[in-house]
Amino acid sequence: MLRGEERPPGPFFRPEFWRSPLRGPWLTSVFGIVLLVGIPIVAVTGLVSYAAYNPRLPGNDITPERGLFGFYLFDWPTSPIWLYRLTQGVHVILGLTLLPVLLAKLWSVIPKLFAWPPATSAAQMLERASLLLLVGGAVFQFVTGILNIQLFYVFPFSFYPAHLYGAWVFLAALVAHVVIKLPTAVTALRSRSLRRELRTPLRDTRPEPPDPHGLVSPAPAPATVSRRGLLAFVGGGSLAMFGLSVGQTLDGPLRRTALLAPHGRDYGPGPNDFQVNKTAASVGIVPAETGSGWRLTLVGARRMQLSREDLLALPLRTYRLPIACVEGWSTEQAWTGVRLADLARLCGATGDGGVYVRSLQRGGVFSHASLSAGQTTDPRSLLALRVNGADLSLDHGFPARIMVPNAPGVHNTKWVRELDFRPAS
Ligand SMILES: Nc1nc2c(c(=O)[nH]1)N[C@H]1C(S)=C(S)[C@@H](COP(=O)(O)O)O[C@H]1N2
Ligand SMILES: [Mo]
Repeated sequence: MLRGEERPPGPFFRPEFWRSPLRGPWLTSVFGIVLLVGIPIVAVTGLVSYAAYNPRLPGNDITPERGLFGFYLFDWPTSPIWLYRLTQGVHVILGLTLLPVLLAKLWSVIPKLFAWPPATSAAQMLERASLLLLVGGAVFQFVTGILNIQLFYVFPFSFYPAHLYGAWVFLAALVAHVVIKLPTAVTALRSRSLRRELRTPLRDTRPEPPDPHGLVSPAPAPATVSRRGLLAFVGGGSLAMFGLSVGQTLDGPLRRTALLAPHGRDYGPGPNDFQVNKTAASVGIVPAETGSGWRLTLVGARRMQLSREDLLALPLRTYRLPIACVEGWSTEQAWTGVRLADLARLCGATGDGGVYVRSLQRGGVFSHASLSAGQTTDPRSLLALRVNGADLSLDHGFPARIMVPNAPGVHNTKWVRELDFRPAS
């Protein structure tokens, strides 16, 4: 084991370098307890989102090696129709809201990153290794999540498996961390009264008493901000993150407040004026393929082709259904189209085996999707042709798109070319 005198050169490894008088177990525990309440909600809604993809159906999963990580998967329901809208909205918006708290917590413990010697016992070494996974995992999950909702795919791997496996690494480290630190945190939280801190101005702000964990600076500088000032700064940051992103889940005028939400704000003409995830042009759909030559292929006991006119002549239904994107935004619109169950019957299938949907779009995860039996036979599940009384715009999936109640947006395939009804097994 290295001795203290042999610590690496540079100022960071000297404890006296870290002089903020606000760092200490109480402050760290306040941030910690907020994260301890918030992060499990983000984690559970995230794991729920994985289940919502119905990854056990053919073609839906891009983590076929998930093994035991899929232990909790269940058939994603079609009711209530707003459930995915809620869980995924909470996942993304709460995640964004917690970001300032996470950063504040990391700031509060940063001297420990440079503690020297790194460990004085085997147990401590193990604990510090778990911290590496904890901090690395947290940063990885927040960074990949935020880059993904900004559609900024700069990382050299696929988001979906990375964020899923990253979650399990992070959660395992988090459980270890909570088990190890909870008693310390409880003691620390009891050491000061939050109410008193909120009344303490800058001139009365003093460091926490020296602590065995080394969070309190051994050479604190005079305070330049009070504890309540710091808490207000972090809380204000969280409030701003929340306030500037929650609008993307609301329909109506408040939607414009979502300044942090990605995508443009001008979505399309008239009744089609709502959020577009990917435009037709951006994925290589050209008007020639979607014009009068377009045919929908149905595969069941027999194979048949229908034009858009043929479809419009079938019984049409209208339902208000949300699009709820995995990226957190959502919107409810009135969709008109033919029931998937009716289309199944037309080609001699029941829908009880589910359906495999193929898009005109070539390649990638959006070119196909499997819907479960429950999703296929729900009377509100449509091959939508119109929205809000107008023909679908090209960007919203003209000539026809899937709309399934409570499905993640990604399964509402646009520019559908084929419905392959699997036989019931
Ligand atoms: N063919 C195809 N279908 C698609 C997509 C796509 O990129 N290509 N995006 C999906 C995603 S992720 C969402 S959230 C919804 C968005 O539908 P909208 O663009 O009409 O709002 O369409 C889904 N259907
Ligand atoms: Mo999406």
